[in-house]
Amino acid sequence: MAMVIENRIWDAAETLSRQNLERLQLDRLRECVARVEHVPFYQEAFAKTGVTPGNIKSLDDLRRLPFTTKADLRDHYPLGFLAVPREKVARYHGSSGTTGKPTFVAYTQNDLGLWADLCARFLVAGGLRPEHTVHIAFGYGLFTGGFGLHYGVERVGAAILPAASGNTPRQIMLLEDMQSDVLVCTPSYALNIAEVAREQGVDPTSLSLKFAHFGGEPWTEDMRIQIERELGLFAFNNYGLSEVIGPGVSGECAARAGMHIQEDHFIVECIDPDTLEPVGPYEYGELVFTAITKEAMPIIRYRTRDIAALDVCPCECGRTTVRMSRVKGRTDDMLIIRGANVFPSQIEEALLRVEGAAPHYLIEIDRPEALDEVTVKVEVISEIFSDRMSEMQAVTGIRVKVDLVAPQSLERSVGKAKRVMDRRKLGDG
Ligand code: DLL
Repeated sequence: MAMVIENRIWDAAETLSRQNLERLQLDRLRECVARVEHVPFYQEAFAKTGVTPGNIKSLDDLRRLPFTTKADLRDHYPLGFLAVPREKVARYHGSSGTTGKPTFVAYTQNDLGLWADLCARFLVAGGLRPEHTVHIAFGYGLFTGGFGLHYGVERVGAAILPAASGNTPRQIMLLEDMQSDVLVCTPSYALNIAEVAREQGVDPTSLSLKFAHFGGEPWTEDMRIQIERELGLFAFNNYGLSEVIGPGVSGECAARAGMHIQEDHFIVECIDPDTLEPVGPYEYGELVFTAITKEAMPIIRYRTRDIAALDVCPCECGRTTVRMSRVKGRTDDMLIIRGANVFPSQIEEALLRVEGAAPHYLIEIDRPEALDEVTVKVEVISEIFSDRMSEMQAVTGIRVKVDLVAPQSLERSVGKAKRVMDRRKLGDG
């Protein structure tokens, strides 16, 4: 089935020439520095290096600005990074995670308008049209997924069914009865929906879904193929994080060859996480974003811990923005197994290439003696699946024990899937 989507561009800013884009970025960077000058963390850092809005002369001067990390946000909990008086704040959200304190982020009314526009851009790039009905199965709450996509869809003028996450049998009933055209959730939840539909005797490909916009967690190309087949739709990837704005930082166009970064609002850098030096285009590194237009909580050089590569080639869709690859993993998710570095996504990739493996897996790591032991629990969907797991070793370079477990035995997610259980940390401190 070929995908036919008329190429529609929401905002002319997506097609600016490099020169005009960079001019705009520089102006906005200066304004941004002026807005955060009285945020204590930045005030202190700027004082040390003598940065003022006036002496930002080129985009290269970005490198004179400090990085901001999650730890910095925690140290200034809850609102130490607020750059406007509290009465100007229109909304708060928080980073994901159910334990401990969240990291709060804040939006002014203008920030909310911008956020809706940025989500509208990638939704339209991925086929959303005003006549569509969109089923949103993201959590509505502190998590940015539900509200971010909600206002984006509204901006495009399509109808929203704010199903929120959970109660999967009910989601299927709603999808069937309301004949939604577009599904919005995490990719792992989409698989969960397909599975529960089949259990209920509903063929997931018979639903009216045409497109899906998935984000919020890493997934692989093999997973995309599987979801598209199971649900009979075209799936698009979109990326974002609450500290930067939420969803809307980047998203795929119909070419599906990387996610266009909304560079008129976010300056992206890709760095080596150890040396902090920039890496070249197409090389994997940690993404760093500066949100140059946000009012309530602009963030300078935020270290995302997400590992991806940047593609600077022009895209066939006409957008001129840099594209980011899929996120290969997070620096804090990278597993070091007997000295070798492995991302859970590499294990997923190897798994999904083996016929008969279900896309439900859990990676368990133990250290019974001195050496790490990795077990991947995989659900099997047919007898074909044997011990043909040599591919796993070829892709990851590590030896893993594969435990075939019964269908339905691993926990399903309704939001971000938990793929790794690292038991080594318990005893090792
Ligand atoms: O997950 C924002 C979001 C919601 C994006 C819905 C897209 C759709 P946080 O809860 O702050 O915000 O988590 C951000 O999730 O640093 C990545 O590690 C991961 N992530 C988000 N989107 C993708 C994606 C939202 N498309 C963290 N691919 C980020 C891979 C993703 N990882």
